[in-house]
Amino acid sequence: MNRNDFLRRVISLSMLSMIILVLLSQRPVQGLDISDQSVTSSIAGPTAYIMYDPNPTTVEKIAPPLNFLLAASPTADIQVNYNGAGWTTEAQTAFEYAANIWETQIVSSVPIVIDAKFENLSLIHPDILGGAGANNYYANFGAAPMANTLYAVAIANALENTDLYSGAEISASFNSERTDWYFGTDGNTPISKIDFASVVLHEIGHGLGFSGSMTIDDGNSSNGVECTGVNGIGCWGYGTAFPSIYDRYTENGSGQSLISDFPNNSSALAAQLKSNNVYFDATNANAANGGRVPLYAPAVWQQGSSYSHLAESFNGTPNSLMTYSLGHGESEHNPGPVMLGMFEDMGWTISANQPTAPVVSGLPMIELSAGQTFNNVIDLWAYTTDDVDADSDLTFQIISQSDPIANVTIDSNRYIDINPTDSGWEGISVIKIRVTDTDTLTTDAVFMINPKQVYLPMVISN
Ligand SMILES: [Ca+2]
Ligand SMILES: [Ca+2]
Ligand SMILES: [Ca+2]
Ligand SMILES: [Zn+2]
Repeated sequence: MNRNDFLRRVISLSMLSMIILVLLSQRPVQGLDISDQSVTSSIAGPTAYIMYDPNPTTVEKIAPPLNFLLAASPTADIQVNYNGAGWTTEAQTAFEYAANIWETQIVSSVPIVIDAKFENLSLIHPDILGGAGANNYYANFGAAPMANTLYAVAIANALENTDLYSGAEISASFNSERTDWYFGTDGNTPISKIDFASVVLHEIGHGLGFSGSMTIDDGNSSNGVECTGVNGIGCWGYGTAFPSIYDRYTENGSGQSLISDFPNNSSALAAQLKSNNVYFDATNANAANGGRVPLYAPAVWQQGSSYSHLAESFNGTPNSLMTYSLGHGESEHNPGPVMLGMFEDMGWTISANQPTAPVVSGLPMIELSAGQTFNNVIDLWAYTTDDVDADSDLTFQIISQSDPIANVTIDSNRYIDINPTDSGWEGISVIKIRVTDTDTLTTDAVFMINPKQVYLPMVISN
């Protein structure tokens, strides 16, 4: 067995006993088939909620991403199982709308399947609008960017270009007891309604991996044991020895890592999680935010809200979708740049950052008379640009010549030479060039060789 298989087995063995605890303690609203849990190296993630905000400081209306509005091609495929009651046509339409937004924001070759249902989340708390989580986390798969780190299955699938988990990637629930849902998709949420599309967009975000593993044990074994069963102990890892990729980037105000600088299963860690002083610190998130990203870490631990949301300071900004609550009349139809930056740091490829093929434009027509040859007649680099590569890193080829007698060649991966094999040739040839970048993206372009035209002056007389 290779190293990865070995590590996977180690995880599965060490976690087997913890899995049921995780299910009981952190997935109160989701009924996962226990047989799913025998999948090697997989665990159920926690549910993160979005809460009703009775008193938003600003009633926000945030427009969808530009590329979605411009009908960009989807770069991912989200498939939804509408389970149980409550899925009216308008509810499904609003869900599809939110899924379609995500399909233009992230890149995955593997379909992302969501099990969605309405259920009585008021049994947990009447202010819970929805909850969702990844159905599995994977570590040490072949394409994992960081070793010994848990990735939400949708990220792992995208990185691995394989569906690692036969079940749905995400489970999402919405509160069946709320009578104030707005199922429109126009963002014109009435002032007494909750915008369902915003809630779905938020919850899909959790399922895609916007969620950390840290929690504080409430000491109540009747609702499951979160850490060691000791009240007030903070822990991470969903019962494994591995943090999630989200946890890898969290720190306190002094820059101390929550996983490295505080013991797992400790009251010291719990204190950090309630400090109002927790940050996500990683390259792309920081670039989007202009500095590290403050997370929601109120003085009283709120299971499903604390740690796995952006700080309240993001309300009133384009990044408010992943704050922990949403108020009447609001519509937030955009993940926002901070969340997308965090996703990129966690292993997602963001659609807008996808490499693009080289662009070739304006290749000239070449006029050639019998007996002529040309050396370096076109500098291909002068007509080519690429998002990433320097001209010298691109590869130029001739892939067809309509009249091969023209004998066009590329010199030094840059210049066009023309040396007709018949010195009397004076014809037409269409030359097709292919440019390949270091991402193996290609663009084809053509130029033409024509006989030299001799224009006789026209005499105008009257
Ligand atoms: Ca799957
Ligand atoms: Ca909010
Ligand atoms: Ca490129
Ligand atoms: Zn949430």
